[in-house]
Amino acid sequence: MKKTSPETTEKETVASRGGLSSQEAHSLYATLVEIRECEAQLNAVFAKNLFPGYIHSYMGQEACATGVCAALRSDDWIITTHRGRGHYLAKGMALEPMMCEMFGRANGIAGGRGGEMHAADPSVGILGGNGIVGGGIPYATGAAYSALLEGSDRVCAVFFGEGASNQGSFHEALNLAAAWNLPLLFVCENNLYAEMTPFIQTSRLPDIALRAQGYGIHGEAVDGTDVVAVRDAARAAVQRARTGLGPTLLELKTYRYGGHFQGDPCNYRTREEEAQWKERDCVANFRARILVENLLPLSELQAVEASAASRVACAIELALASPDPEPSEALRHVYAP
Ligand SMILES: Cc1ncc(C[n+]2csc(CCOP(=O)(O)OP(=O)(O)O)c2C)c(N)n1
Repeated sequence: MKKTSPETTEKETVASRGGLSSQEAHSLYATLVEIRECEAQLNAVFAKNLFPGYIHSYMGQEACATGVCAALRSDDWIITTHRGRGHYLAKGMALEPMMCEMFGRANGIAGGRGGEMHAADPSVGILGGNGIVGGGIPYATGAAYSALLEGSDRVCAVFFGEGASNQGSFHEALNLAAAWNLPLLFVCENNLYAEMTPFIQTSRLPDIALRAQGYGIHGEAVDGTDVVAVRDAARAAVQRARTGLGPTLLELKTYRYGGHFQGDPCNYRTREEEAQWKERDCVANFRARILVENLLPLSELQAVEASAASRVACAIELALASPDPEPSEALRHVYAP
């Protein structure tokens, strides 16, 4: 294993950044739009009181999941959080079983046991979500260690918020991953607020990426509203991890459009701040870029949008019509047979 330093990896980061093909633009846009549609339609269902439990909306942050997962292989692993729907879709969880799981239905990807925070699909590398803030980070460190022990070139990416970066688990995992040179991407989606608390009230450093220096690994802050910038930074980090150069801390600067959960009145931030971030909307801006750069015709973008809207609507309809799990099944998978 080669050892890394922030200086040596910086050169590769820049060298490996490329352009955007029409095919890539189509694929990135389709994922962004599918996630956005899910969030919009689920919010509407929640407003009608048809959704069981909470919705922690991912709207606004779509470029983070889309860009990072575009840099991963199908057999790479991810671990996400309570705000994980975008990651599930971007990594390849099928829409219908994902949606049925959100509603806690028997035909959900986890049989309705996981709900919004605990879906998983190892067949496409999704090791799970996590309701414990910072709880997924040590799991991901273990997963990355297992990839190393197996001798595979598989990498793991763990997503978490800036609130989680103040947890002990974050610091312990960064230290161990650095010391053991693990193939791991720490992906911090800094949406500025942990529940109702602004990050600047809980840290003297505004940039989480700077914390990488304390552990001797590469850290980078990226515009989390630019899906191509996110993908390129993630590609460079994946390349480092696969080639034995160890972990990277990526900080994606982003914003959640809704509250911490649906129904949160957001009285801890201003409407002006919300409007400023919405001007940088990751879906609208990428759409505009595709048209300006002539990567795809408008008709193709419209077809992508119509398809996502109807597939998400059908998935929600299916979930609403699907049965709850049988109470007699509640203890299945809890005890060894
Ligand atoms: C260990 C722990 N402490 C507190 C909570 C309650 N809680 C749920 S989400 C959240 C905020 C998390 O903020 P962040 O990590 O920035 O993620 P975001 O919600 O912004 O995506 C808190 C404090 C929890 N679930 N787990």
